[in-house]
Amino acid sequence: MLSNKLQKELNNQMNNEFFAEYEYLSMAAYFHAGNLDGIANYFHVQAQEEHFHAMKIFHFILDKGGKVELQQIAKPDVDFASPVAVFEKALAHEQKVTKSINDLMDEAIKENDHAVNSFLKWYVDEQVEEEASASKALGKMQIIGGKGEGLLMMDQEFAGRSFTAPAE
Ligand code: OFO
Repeated sequence: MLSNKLQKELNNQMNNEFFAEYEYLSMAAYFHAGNLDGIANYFHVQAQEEHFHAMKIFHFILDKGGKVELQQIAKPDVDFASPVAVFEKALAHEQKVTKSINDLMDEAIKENDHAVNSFLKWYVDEQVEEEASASKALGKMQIIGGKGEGLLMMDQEFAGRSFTAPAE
């Protein structure tokens, strides 16, 4: 059984992940509109990952006999100042998610809920990768100043990214 608090926080985290999916779709739309379909693809893959993260929590809550409570998904940003600003926002977003996963983990430890603790370890590790890849992408975007031939090269590089569901 999940405590009421953990059930609520897991449902909130699931909502954070669905919101992240929305945010990344919005970023994908921005790059499509700028004819940079390869960079848009990078964000589509990111959105697919977030959907996977949300659904993993969805099934975990059910497996624990808890109640899945879907909530309203907030409207993501739809206007961005520049390609660099998008990648800055993506990194800031991942840092925020890391904090919310850590808070959730703190609660699982406090309640001695070993199952939730074990489940969340996957997210702790995943956030290390998420932040590293967001940081690297931002770094590249900053090097090229978000424009010119460098942007087209990034577009080509990111066109090759694809989603593979991680092992459960
Ligand atoms: Fe779900 O990792 Fe990004 O937000």
